[in-house]
Amino acid sequence: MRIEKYLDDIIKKDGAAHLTLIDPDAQDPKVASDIADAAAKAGSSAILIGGSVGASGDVLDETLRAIRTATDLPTILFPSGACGLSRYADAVFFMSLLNSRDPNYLIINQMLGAKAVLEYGIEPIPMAYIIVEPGGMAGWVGDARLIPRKKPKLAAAYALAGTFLGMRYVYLEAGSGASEPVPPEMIGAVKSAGCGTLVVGGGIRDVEAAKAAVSAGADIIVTGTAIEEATDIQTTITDFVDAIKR
Ligand code: 1GP
Repeated sequence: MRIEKYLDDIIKKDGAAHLTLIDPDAQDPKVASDIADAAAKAGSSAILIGGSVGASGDVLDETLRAIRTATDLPTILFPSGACGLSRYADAVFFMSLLNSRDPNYLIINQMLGAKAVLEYGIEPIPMAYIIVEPGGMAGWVGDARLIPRKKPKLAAAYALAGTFLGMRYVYLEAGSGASEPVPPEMIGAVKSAGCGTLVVGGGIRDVEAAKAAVSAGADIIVTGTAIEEATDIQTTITDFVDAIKR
């Protein structure tokens, strides 16, 4: 519970937390460690590591090892399957993609990876993962029956079901690089349905979108593309971190 408690303490203190998403397949490990260093200096709460395709094996391990040399910020795996696990991370979002049509993303990969999580000593954070239109690569790879943007009740019902199944975190995902983030009305519906810690990501490109998500009920904001595309990474992350503080 060390990382989960660390995040929950930040949320209690600051109102919300920011996670910097690094896709290990998007740059070499040295560049990833520079991004992690900037994230730490900017006040981001943790590094989230994952990607839908190619975020596994040596590149994942080497990226995590490089990040560890650059910063003490916790590293949390955000795997697309059992292949996205690494012994060099601190924790893993142990997710079930609740609106997938494919049992591989509901429970099979989790079954295949569970023993490694135990053996590596990484902390599993139980999470309901829900993908909303447009869904991007994660939606396609995970064969998600995408939640229509105008149907917040569907997202809320999935989140409540996940919560009843014991998932303490819910992640509402619009897909990396999405043209529009998750609608605030949907975030509000999920939060007021009574879920635990609510993570929101996908298409959050500016501080206004981050602020809107937190005002609607998000506890944690994830940004990846906005950081990858930034010319000044530290300033960009600082702006997100400052914008979501209470
Ligand atoms: C993707 O929610 C994350 O899984 C982050 O999305 O790359 O659009 O910030 P972005």
